[in-house]
Amino acid sequence: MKKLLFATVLTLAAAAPALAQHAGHGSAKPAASAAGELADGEVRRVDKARGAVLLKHGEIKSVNMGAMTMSFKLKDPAMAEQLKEGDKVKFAVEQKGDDLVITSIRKAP
Ligand SMILES: [Cu+2]
Repeated sequence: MKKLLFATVLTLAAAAPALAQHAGHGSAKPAASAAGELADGEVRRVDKARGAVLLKHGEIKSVNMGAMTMSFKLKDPAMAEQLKEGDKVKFAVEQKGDDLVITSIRKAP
């Protein structure tokens, strides 16, 4: 009888860390919304005069768009100054009327 009790205590002790880990997992924060996600792109042309940029981009979930090459207006034309052809970028897009406007863009690491 004594031997059996000892075995039970050992089993519980071994299980305790796993239980604690599981509880911590449940409190994890939900993933960021699609609207806050940055899309991947590559600069094909920079039009400083128009404040626009031609990008070859991946899927953009926030505006429901698949991968393609297209022109975007820049929210601030000065954003064009930091970009050049061939740059790999991460960017966020917003629908403004008929236009898709890049609200933020930075070089991908
Ligand atoms: Cu597109």
